[in-house]
Amino acid sequence: MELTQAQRAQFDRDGYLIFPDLFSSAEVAVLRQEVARLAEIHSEEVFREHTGGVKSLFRVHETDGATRSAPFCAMVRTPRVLRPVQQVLGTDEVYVYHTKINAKPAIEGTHWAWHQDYNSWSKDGCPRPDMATFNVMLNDTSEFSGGLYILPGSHKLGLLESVQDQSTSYKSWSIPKQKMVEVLRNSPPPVPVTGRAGTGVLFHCNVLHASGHNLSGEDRWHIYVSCNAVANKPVLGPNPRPDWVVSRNWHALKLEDDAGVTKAA
Ligand SMILES: O=C(O)CCC(=O)C(=O)O
Repeated sequence: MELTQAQRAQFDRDGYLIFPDLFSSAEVAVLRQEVARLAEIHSEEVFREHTGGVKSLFRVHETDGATRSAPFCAMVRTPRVLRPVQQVLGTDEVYVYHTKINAKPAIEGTHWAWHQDYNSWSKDGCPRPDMATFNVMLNDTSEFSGGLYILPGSHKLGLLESVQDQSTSYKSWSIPKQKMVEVLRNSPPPVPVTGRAGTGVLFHCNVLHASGHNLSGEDRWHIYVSCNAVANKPVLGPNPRPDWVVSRNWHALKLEDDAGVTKAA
């Protein structure tokens, strides 16, 4: 899938693009079945809420490891996902920084605070914000079920100061309250990113985003395929985060079969 000039201009302006119905219901069914299987695994790549429900499940795109998955491995290499990432990063030499499935359970799945992904990735040692994430919704997603909010154009603010969020099992960096209040008061309204299962969202690593509690009766499963330019691989410090969150496999991905997900089922 090749982005048009208009889509590239929109990404530069807003910091994100939405692709409704990018994956078919048959493909989504395969991927959902995989999430159900992966959610039973107990390994360091799988984070649970205090209630026991899965919060995040990492590293589903490789051919080895506890959470490997042939359908997700195929999904990240489809031209539908990989080609737009290559285009917005301006290079064909792109690798997966990490994959993460956020499985916000019905009623219990909690919020993600306002942040830029590059808050964490700059601390991992990635020199430049030449990174982007492709999110695919594995359920119909509404504001009520804890869908994402994106602050359009916020990638142009550059990297903001962040603090570590201690409120969840998986530690992440977020924007301090006073700064975020100031940014929100001086920005266009956040956009709720909702859509049917199979919808894709590509966003820049400096775009501010957050999401709320899942108050609905359905689990909200999303996969995030975070990508980096090979030339921007991290300069790792003394205690780098593990491979499942900061991949050491910085070989460029090749575009593969667009029908790979159903073939891998
Ligand atoms: O899954 C969500 O609702 C938000 C996740 C997110 O922003 C992240 O993992 O960086």
